[in-house]
Amino acid sequence: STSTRQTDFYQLDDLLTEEHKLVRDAVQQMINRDVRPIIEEYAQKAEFPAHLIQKFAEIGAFGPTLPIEYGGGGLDYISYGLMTQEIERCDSGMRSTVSVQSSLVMWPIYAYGSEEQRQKYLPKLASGEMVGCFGLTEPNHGSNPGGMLTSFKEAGDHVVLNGSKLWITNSPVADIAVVWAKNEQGRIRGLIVEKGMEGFSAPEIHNKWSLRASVTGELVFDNVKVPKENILPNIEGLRGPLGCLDNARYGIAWGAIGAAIDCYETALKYSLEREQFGRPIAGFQLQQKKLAEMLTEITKAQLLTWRLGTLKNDGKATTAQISMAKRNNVDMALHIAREARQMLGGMGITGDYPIMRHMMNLESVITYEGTHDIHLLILGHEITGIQAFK
Ligand code: TGC
Ligand code: FAD
Repeated sequence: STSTRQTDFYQLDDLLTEEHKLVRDAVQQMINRDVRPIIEEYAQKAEFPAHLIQKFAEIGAFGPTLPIEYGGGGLDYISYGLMTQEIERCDSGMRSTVSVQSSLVMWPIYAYGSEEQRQKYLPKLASGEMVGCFGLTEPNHGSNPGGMLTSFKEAGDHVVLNGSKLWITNSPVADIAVVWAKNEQGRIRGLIVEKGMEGFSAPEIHNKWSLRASVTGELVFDNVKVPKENILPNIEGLRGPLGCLDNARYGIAWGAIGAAIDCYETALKYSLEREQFGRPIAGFQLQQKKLAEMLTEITKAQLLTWRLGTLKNDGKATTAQISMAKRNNVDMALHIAREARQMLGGMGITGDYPIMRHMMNLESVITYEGTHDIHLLILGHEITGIQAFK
């Protein structure tokens, strides 16, 4: 039936507004026209398709939930979720670019920044004229960002920043970096560091087997003079970066469903066409078990994100609720990618089909924005009231 082929088994489309559908269609159209035909080639070459920044800007993918006066789209969180879902349906690395620019760069400048900072950066980030990145993780502080060593000292009208960040999406191509660093009192602050500031560099990380069409790098600060006006004035402490992560993790919970749908649809189509022992492999019970379980898990994930989206629209979604959805949905997608890969037999390991690329991408997605196990511990803390991290 149409609903199993188009992967909307519980008719969630009926819950969407006309605006939601328009947003989703616009993203789908752009992705099918400009990204799907080239993505495999860029992933194989391990090259970031930088020209797509403009295309993402044109469909309003940068800052869709921010107010229109700053170049945002004034849309709700269901629209944002549908966007990340349609983008990750093609490639997690492309969704990364959108997550970082929207949730980790534009959102903190909007939520924690001064009016001058908002006006200086947000419209350019929305139009794709500027690319941003988010520097929280360090070589020795990943899951435990509170232990960060990057720090700055006061020096008149500026501060002097030292330290380094690792695994930073888009850092080599970014014009600005939202960097989290400790002040002399050991309090975490956010700083906007601009490309070209003396002592600042962003070398690329090579040899990734995952997110190969996304560019990842370091941020290195060697006595970088940052004007005091580049410090985000309205936030202090770890809750600054963690607040941004709530938004990005929310988008990933939707995005991962996109990757899962693409794997499921590819495997379903293949299994109906591929014949062994004189009939389509889709007719064998073992293959039907895989398909039935995939559709069940996708449907459960869709319901989770739908409700989470309505809570988010009402300003009621909690960190632990977001952790549950991010953790469940990425794990679900990775599992489906592995099962779908098997259903394609030998063909499943080639770049002629998107499944292996999704699978490798999802190995990063299950690690970044809080690992699978860290999200379990966030839930454990919520349930018991006892912190098991330390
Ligand atoms: P803890 O003591 O629990 O909390 C410290 C302070 O933060 C507050 N807080 C939050 N505030 C806002 N939103 C949240 N989600 C918050 N969670 C906690 C908390 O109330 C407290 O405030 P205060 O004022 O009392 O100081 O902190 P902890 O040091 O025990 O660590 C907790 C832990 C482990 C959960 C957290 O640090 C964590 O989530 N670790 C994972 C790190 C992570 O997710 N890194 C992501 C890096 S960015 C990235 O991966 C981008 S990939 C992008 C892409 O390509 O898509
Ligand atoms: P570690 O923290 O060293 O964890 C290693 C293992 O130990 C994990 O399995 C973890 O779950 C486990 N572990 C850690 N602590 C505990 C505990 N208390 N109890 C039980 N198990 C524990 N970061 C940014 O700031 N900005 C970015 O743009 C960004 N982009 C990224 C892009 C890619 C492709 C990747 C791979 C990462 C990116 N990251 C980014 C970093 C990412 O957020 C971290 O990799 C992640 O938070 C995990 O940190 P780590 O790699 O240092 O692993």
